[in-house]
Amino acid sequence: MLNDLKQQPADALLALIKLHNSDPRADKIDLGVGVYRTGQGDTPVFGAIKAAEAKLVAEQDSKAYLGPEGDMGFVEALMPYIFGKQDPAMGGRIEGMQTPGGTGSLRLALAMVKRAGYNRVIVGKPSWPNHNQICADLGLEVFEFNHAAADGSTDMDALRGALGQAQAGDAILLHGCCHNPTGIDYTNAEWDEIAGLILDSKVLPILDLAYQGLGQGMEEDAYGVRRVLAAVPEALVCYSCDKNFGLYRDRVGALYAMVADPADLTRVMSNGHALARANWSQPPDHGAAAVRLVLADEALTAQWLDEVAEMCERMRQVRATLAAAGKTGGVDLTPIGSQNGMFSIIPFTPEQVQEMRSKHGVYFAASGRIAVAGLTAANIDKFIAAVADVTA
Ligand code: PLP
Ligand code: TYF
Repeated sequence: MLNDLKQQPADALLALIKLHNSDPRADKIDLGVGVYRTGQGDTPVFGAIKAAEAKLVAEQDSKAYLGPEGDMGFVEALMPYIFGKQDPAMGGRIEGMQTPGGTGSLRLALAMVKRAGYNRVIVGKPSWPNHNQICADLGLEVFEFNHAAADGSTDMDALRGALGQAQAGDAILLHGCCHNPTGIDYTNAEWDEIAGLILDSKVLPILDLAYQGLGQGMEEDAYGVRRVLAAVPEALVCYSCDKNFGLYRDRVGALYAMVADPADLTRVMSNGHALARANWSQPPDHGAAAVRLVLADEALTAQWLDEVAEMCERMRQVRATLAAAGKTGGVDLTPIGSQNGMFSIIPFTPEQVQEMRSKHGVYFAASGRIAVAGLTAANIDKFIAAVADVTA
């Protein structure tokens, strides 16, 4: 029976790491998976997290089970950053739970949506491949609309069209900021319109916020989530701390549900808890506990916010350098300057992607998505010259 299982393709992005590792060239460049790198090319543990981890080792007196909701101190400490300091629980309408990363949060959100009777999820194309994969695994139909227009802005007409055709039983999954893979985000004015469109179409919004602070800043990047939540009766928010606290492998995330009537919140969240028990029982503790300790300490919070701002600033500088190169060979790098977050897409042909790898040792996804943090003062000129060479 097990022998009947069919071979599954490897995750293309994770496979790219191996391909890059096996290239012997010293000046190879890795622009594959979405992991932040400093100007020296490293992915260090945040200073604020190191300090919190030291505290955790010294002070943690038990590792006994916490329950399917995980570390609620962590879950609540994040809320002012996501939903605003004014009234982070929106009058008792929002509650969260800890999940294994943003992926665990998406898994739970989509399983909850399925349980609630939704059968279709409206998703922009392209999106992070796991969005479609989780929907497929849960038996949720995906209805795609085009995310980015030819002029490099968002394709609002496609989104208006998708919401115009929405049916009862539809949810919509949107990236809160730092769109993966295009880097093309909705403007605040577009979010204002989207909030109204979602309200009118009665679809359930699921907002994926995996890169808060890495686009324009912590507050700026929360605009879309806050704007939509202010307009609608119900929503789910999937949060990841894996990028903005540098905790990738520790798997730190949270799922928040907003309901219309606070009296319904316990019942709704009990479904999240039941689904967590059926999936992983309880989330891993360490990373979330470290985040809680950072957020409970004013000095560590300030240090963390500085570290996030520094990442954001460095990626903006890389973007500015690429944009300044302007027309490069057959492509225009200018739009990269006004895009956000870890990724942008350069319109390479599949042959050009291969040539970037084979001739120049530059590795990135077949879609032409580059992880901008892989570029540094030491390699960006080589990258731009390689782009000019293969697209000429
Ligand atoms: N959502 C998006 C759009 C992502 O790009 C990622 C990437 O890692 C995630 C969610 C989930 O992140 P993680 O599960 O590593 O916390
Ligand atoms: O898109 C990325 O690069 C990140 C990291 O299966 C990632 O979101 C990539 C693939 C994957 C899990 C995480």
